[in-house]
Amino acid sequence: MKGFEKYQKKLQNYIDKDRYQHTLGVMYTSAALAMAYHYDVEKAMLAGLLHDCAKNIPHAKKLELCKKNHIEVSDVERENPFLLHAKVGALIAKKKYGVEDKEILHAIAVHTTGAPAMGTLDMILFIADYIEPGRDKALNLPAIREMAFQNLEHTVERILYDTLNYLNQKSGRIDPVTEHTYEYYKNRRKLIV
Ligand code: DGI
Ligand code: FE
Ligand code: FE
Repeated sequence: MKGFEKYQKKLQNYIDKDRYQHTLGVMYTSAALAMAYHYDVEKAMLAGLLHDCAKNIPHAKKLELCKKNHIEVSDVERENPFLLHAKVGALIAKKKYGVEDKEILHAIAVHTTGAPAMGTLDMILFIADYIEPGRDKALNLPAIREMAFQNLEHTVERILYDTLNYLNQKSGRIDPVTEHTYEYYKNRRKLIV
């Protein structure tokens, strides 16, 4: 994993210690899921390593970066700029870390809300972020961790269901993308089963 060291050193200058530990958890969990689903393990690790690289950028700066780089900002994102760490993270991964791989950049861009019709790496990262060993707050983690190694789409649906419930309870503003993504995966399961 020699190639990863330079990314790791750089990343540690931009995110705090706890976030870095979370990032390593996501990196190795992404690797495990990639093994289970026959996906490129190194690509999954790099996506995991860099997924939160924009997490510590101040909100005003994220909004400025979006404007400068013609990244569209929805009303919900403007009200909850933390959501933008995903899209801005993809931008930083490309510009500052030199990542060119489209699948990695896309997985980073959609890792917080998910998106309808995600690819394999998108789902791997979305799930790894939720189940990595350092996570302990989410409901139903043992069941979701087990499910993650059985069916990616069902797991994405389950995570979104729990996330939407959680956000409804704490009256957090819900990004329509999160809702659309949940509906998409719920409907797909009904079509397939
Ligand atoms: O960056 P991390 O904390 O590792 O994880 P993340 O990027 O998946 O962000 C997780 C948070 O995002 C979690 O508290 C739920 C929240 N979230 C997900 N979808 C939405 C949302 N928050 C709002 N306000 N609206 C959403 O649609
Ligand atoms: Fe994140
Ligand atoms: Fe994360």
